[in-house]
Amino acid sequence: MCIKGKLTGKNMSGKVKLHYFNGRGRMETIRWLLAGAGVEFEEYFFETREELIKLQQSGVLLFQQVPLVEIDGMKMVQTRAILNYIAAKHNLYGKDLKERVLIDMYVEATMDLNDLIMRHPMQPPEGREKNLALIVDKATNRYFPAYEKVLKDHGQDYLVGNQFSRADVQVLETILMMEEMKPDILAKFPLLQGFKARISNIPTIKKFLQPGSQRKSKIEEKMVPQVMKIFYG
Ligand code: IBG
Repeated sequence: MCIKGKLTGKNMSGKVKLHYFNGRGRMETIRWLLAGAGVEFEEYFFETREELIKLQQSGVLLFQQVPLVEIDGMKMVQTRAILNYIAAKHNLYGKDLKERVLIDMYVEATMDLNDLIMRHPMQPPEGREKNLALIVDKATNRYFPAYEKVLKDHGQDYLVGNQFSRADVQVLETILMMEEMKPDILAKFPLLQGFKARISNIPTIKKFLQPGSQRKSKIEEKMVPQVMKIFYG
């Protein structure tokens, strides 16, 4: 959908509007969190570098970068800032500072892993296999054992504070992306298997996981050059 003409006005009461390309990239976690919070959103996709440049030149992007989210009369950029806002607004960010810092620790770690996953398709073909092995190693030996331990130590259903939070949403998103890379990635993590089943069954998440939702699928190999061209010219 064309962006031109869509960015006027304050959109105080309107729907949340996302501006990005029609793929996961840095926007996907924002989509997940909005969906988990039960918030409806509209998407405006750019398809070419020219459209991105037009958006940059329009002055709405504070740092000339996307994701851009129009929400509550603001034009928000910076993925983490956007996620923090949505999480706080929808009570998905813990009940006190100590819960919040635990949530931050867990989601920052998933975002480190996500960064590797996101960049994987952009690796030169000859380095792909090694890169995949590195990502699987990090998931298996660094990040997933930590979440497994958190669940084991407190014995609760959710990662933090015995209630649903952004940490659950973001860790589930990462688990599912890792399963796309290696289907048996949870084999050694029984508590994470249970966690995955529980969080996937929360009604808002369940809906997002159904076909036809705004969740984006893994980028197809043949689309990689087009996406590279949009962002890197
Ligand atoms: N810290 C910012 C954030 O988190 O929002 C970084 C934003 C960013 O890097 N945006 C890129 C951009 O707008 C698009 S995501 N580039 C245009 C420019 O001129 O800087 C690109 C990306 C993908 C996949 I797709 C993996 C990593 C980055």
